[in-house]
Amino acid sequence: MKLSKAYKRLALVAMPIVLLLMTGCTNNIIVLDPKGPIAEQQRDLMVISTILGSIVVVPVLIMTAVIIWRYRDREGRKAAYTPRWEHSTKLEIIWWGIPIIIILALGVITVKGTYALEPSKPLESEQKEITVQVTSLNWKWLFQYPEQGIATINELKIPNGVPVRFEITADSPMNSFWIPQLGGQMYAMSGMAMTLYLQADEEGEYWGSGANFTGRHFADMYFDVESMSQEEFDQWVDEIKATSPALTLDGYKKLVEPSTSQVLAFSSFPDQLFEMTVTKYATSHNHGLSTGKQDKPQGQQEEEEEPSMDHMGH
Ligand SMILES: [Cu+2]
Repeated sequence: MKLSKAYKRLALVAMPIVLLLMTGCTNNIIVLDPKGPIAEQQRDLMVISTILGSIVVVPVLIMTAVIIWRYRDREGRKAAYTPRWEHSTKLEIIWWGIPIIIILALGVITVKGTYALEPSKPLESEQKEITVQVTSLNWKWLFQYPEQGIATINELKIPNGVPVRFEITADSPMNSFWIPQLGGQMYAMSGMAMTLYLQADEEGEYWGSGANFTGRHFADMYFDVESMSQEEFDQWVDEIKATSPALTLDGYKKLVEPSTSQVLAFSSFPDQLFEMTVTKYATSHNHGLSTGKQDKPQGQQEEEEEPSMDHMGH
């Protein structure tokens, strides 16, 4: 009778944990399903750290339950009762020694991983890298391909097996560019360009997102990433060049205005647009890209250089 009550309580505590494991771990956790060299190494780091941590955590959790159960006060208790026991060199060595070894191992792995996975470090490859300039806008992503001369909104296509050099900035509140199956996130910030190297080793579609809250339609800032063969990629570029409109400076200003957007493609974009987006926040004079919204109140504006377009592209 007493026992069944205890089991019920145990079940009550264990049930949410079991449910959580069932729903959480059996569905696809995409960070544990990497499709490129960076994401693979990061997955390994997560797995190794979890295993090393588990060496302490799992025995402690099991022993906590066992000790509470075994040493509880009850009639006919057989477990040893030693209220004056206070020291054991053997146990001290175990519960200090093991964590020290684990922390040292984690330290070495962390330092090595930090240098090996430095986001701006070019990937070793026989393929020539391609560059994609990424701009976070409210609430859409602009991707510019400077070598191909095209641009897209909310759609990223990359050649498979080729290192991609992402240059990332924001013309919006700070966001975070994240393609979980290719690697960790990188912040998109106004006034600076962050570099992130990623590569896909498997053709297919991946999920990309803005991983940092930027306001009302932040949740709409996801995009499809497609890794395709070089031929398909070249075809896609040619098609955009032949069929899509050009992105003008006025068109860009429209994109900067807060709104959501479907997938768009542009056959060209204003020269140095990305550089101008970065420098308009970093320098006192801006290059005609101001939307006026982020500027100071009217009264304080007369000393500022008038936004003009005549020196764009320098
Ligand atoms: Cu200037």
